[in-house]
Amino acid sequence: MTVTILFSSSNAWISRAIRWFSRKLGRDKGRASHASVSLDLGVLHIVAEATFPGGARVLTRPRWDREHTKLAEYRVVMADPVVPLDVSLDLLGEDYDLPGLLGYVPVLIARWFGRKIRNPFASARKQVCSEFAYRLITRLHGDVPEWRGCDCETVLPDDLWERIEAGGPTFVKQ
Ligand SMILES: [Ca+2]
Repeated sequence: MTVTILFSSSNAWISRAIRWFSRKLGRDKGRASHASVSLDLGVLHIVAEATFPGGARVLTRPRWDREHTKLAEYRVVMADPVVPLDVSLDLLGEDYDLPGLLGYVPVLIARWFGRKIRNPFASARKQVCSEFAYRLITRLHGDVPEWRGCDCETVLPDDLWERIEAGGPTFVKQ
C-alpha cells in the first residue's frame, strides 16, 4: 500500500473562505484549501477525504484527479499500517464538521492576535478535510514528528503542508 497526502485548491465557497483566512494569517501564499489522503492498494487506487457536501468519503483516484487542482503530493514513508486500514478508515461515513468549521472563526481570529484557543464547536466524530487527513495518516503511520503539537480541530491544510515542507522523516515529495 502506498499512502500519499494531497494538497489542492478549488473555487468552492468553503475553499475560498479557508484561503482568505490563510492569507489573513499573513501568508501571501494562502495556497491549499483542501487536504486528502490517497491510498494505492494495488488493485484499487482511492482517495479518502472529508468534503462538504459529502462528509468523510472515498472516491477513485482518477475521479479525484479530474475534480481537483493538485498543488502538491507527498508520499508517507511507512511500512505496515500501525492501525489496520479498515480500522483507520472507520471515520468514513461521518458528516462534514460544519459546526467545527464555524469554530475555526474564533480560533483564527485568536491566531491573528498570537493566541491559541480550542475550537469551541468541534466534534471529534465529524470531520473537516485537514482534520480527517491528519487523523487518517497518524493512525496508519503512528507518530508523525512533523505534526507533533498540532490540534487537528484547529489545523489548516496550509499548516500541515508548511510543517511537511519544513522537513522531517515522514514525507517525500512526489
Ligand atoms: Ca471535527
